[in-house]
Amino acid sequence: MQLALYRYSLPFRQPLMFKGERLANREGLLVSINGQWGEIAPLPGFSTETLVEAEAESLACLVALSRGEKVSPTLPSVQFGFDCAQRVWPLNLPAPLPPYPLLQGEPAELIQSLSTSHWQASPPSRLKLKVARYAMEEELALIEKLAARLPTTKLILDANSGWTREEAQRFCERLPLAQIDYLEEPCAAFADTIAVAEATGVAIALDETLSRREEWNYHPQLKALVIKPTLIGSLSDCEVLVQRARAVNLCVVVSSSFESDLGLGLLARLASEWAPHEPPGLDTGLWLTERVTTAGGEVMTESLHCLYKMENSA
Ligand code: OSB
Ligand code: MG
Repeated sequence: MQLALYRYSLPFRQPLMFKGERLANREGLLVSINGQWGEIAPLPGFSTETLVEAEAESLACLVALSRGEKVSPTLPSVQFGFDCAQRVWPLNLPAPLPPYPLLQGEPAELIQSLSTSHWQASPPSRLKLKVARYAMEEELALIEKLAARLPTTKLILDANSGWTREEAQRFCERLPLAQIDYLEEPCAAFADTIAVAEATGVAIALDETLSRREEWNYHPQLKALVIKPTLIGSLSDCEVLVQRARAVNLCVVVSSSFESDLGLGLLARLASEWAPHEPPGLDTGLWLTERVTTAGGEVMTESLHCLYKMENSA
């Protein structure tokens, strides 16, 4: 048996804000069980557990495994990491689809970068934009510009439950709906989100509602479930959501929580298994300037901090 746990710290291209917290580095853990890897990287502001808690539970689980015991982690990020490292992965998965691009930053800067981007020549079929972060007028102006410059591109908007029902309604009334694919999580309460959909005609995707395990019901304006395995945790819980989406014809969008290149590769494989026709929400690797794996997929353990290592012939 072989067991190991490493910690990584990868710099962001520029500091990113996560629910009001400014992060310069992405920190997480990589777990290896008999040569197979998993990633454990709670995301500040989104995960309920901290990295310190995830590290403590991971170490306890590895010690238990080394004694031949069965383990069932309780923290979502640890469940995801241990499940990936112990999963029997299907062979012959279809090649992962390229992720749709994610725009993040000041509206004024994004408008500037639009004019210099290569998108004019080859526009993406879909594009994701975070909203409910800056002044509503600025965000609506940016959306109007995007819609005008990229008339064949559909926009995914994500409010991360940043609006009251009234704010969301005011915003959605002014959207070019023909070019909006869907809006993720306009309001904190599911009832408010549905009320906004009904009042304005916008299509909705659920994300935090799923990772917070809040109750939700089918509605004809629901279009997609955004599945973030690092936040939801066990792969079998994710698979229950995939089944539920299939049963009522919702799109499944496998999405990142800013994992390293290793985690993004695992998520891409899950996406090609669970949603082979749906481009995933995995365009976050651009924000990291360093990698944990080589181009050939080997983990560069020598550049990581080793927290646990055990190898025996049993
Ligand atoms: O709300 O979808 C989110 C990344 C980290 C935390 C929350 C979110 C995200 C993303 C990932 O937007 C990219 C995507 O889903 O396209
Ligand atoms: Mg989201």
